[in-house]
Amino acid sequence: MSERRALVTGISGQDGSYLAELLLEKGYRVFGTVRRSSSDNLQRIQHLLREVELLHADLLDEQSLIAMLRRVRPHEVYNLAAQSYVPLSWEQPILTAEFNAVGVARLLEAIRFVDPTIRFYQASSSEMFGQAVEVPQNEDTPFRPRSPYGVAKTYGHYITVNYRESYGLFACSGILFNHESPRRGKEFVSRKITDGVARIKLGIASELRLGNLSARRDWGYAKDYVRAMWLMLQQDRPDDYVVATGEAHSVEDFARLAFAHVGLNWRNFVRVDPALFRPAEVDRLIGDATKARRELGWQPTVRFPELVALMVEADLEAVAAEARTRVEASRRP
Ligand code: NAP
Ligand code: G4F
Repeated sequence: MSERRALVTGISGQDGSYLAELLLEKGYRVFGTVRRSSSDNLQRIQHLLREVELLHADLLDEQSLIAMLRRVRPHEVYNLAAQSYVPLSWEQPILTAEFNAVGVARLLEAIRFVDPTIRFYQASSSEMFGQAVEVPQNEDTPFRPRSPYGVAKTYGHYITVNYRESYGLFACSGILFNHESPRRGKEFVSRKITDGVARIKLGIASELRLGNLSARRDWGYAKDYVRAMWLMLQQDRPDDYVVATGEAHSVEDFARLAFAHVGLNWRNFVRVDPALFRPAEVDRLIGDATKARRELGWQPTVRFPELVALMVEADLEAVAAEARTRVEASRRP
């Protein structure tokens, strides 16, 4: 079979790293875009650096996108690059729109210009449902975004649909609900909790400050979700899909389970910090992935309690290793 080439923007992120592993397993030649940084931000793909080919490109720079597509000539492009942290979108709404909204249009334009047969995946988000008008949310649920992030992602979604309808591009939008893993950034609540639990259990911290404990999310495992991205681009026709577990839990539930996993009571360590509340909250997200199950044959393999447990276990190991490194460094002359 001839060589299959896939290009992943945002390859250094949580999803980019798992997707790169999946594509390599499937025999793809994998390319990824990175932004130049003065310090190392490739930890998540350190183990893949001999197998993936990295290029410098930025969603803000159209020419860099065109040059990258000309050089790689990919069959599939997965657009995962984004400003992905919702609270920052209130502090930097314009930059968030440049990356998450106009950046998508730049990449679609580059594809249309260089090779309109490229298959395109857009990383859309359940955050677009915002203060959702129905429960659970599916592909037909109206969007009511509640953050500059959600608003920008909604543009990214619609421009993807629009390029499919206007130019016949094979462009898919995956409306993914929250998905987590030991590779999740520590600013997101799941990893903040599991990292905090590990630090408290190992005696390195004494409390964990959180914001709104009653918000509910549909949390799945990132490794399962990148499989759905790949499946979307293998279909006969392009479409949009909700990817979710169909179960919602509160932030409090997450904390309770994570502390219980190491034999602690969350109430003794969690402090609610009003400074961590958002200007506008999305109270409850829960997805209906019937279409993905039916048409893609996709289903999640990891359920909520297992997800919490695997993240706590990984952070116990990571925090212990970090402490050992600190001790060794302090002993060096
Ligand atoms: P992540 O860990 O924050 O990774 C984001 C990636 O985007 C990083 O590789 C980052 O590179 C890159 N990036 C940011 N701005 C860029 C720019 N201007 N040009 C090029 N690259 C840029 O996010 P994730 O959790 O893997 O999520 C992947 C995508 O799915 C994002 O688009 C996110 O919004 C979306 N999404 C995520 C979830 C979820 O629950 N995880 C749910 C729905 C949708 P640096 O290392 O240089 O910062
Ligand atoms: O973990 P979070 O920051 O994720 P959020 O805002 O749902 O966004 C994530 O999922 C989206 C999919 O719906 C993605 F598109 C997006 O890129 C990102 O991956 O917050 C989850 C909930 C919120 O309701 C927040 O108010 O947790 C609540 N929360 C409570 N205390 C906290 C904290 N969130 C964070 N980050 N930090 C806290 O201390």
